[in-house]
Amino acid sequence: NGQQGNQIGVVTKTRPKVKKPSMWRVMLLNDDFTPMEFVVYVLERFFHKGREEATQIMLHVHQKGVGICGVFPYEVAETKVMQVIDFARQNQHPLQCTMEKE
Ligand code: TYC
Repeated sequence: NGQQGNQIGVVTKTRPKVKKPSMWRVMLLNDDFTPMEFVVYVLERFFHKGREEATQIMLHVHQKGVGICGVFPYEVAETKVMQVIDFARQNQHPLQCTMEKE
């Protein structure tokens, strides 16, 4: 600037605000009927846990009533919740899965 009005050129630059996606905890809920082995399998299949960690998480849920399977962006979390509930229903287990904002 400064060609026309001899103004002082002030260089500004806006930087696009990039928002981090908020993350969501996916939780399993305890019940009295779903077999422990089924819950361990769910954690292996849908949350990519090894047998050892899957067993720890399952026992935590069994004892405390609720436990975290993983933390994901909204749409991933939503898909996991649906997949777990569908898979449990297909196998006639009442296992419940929910999500909450981190
Ligand atoms: N409480 C169940 C039982 O004794 C096991 C279980 C664990 C069920 C975790 C659900 O999310 C769950 N068979």
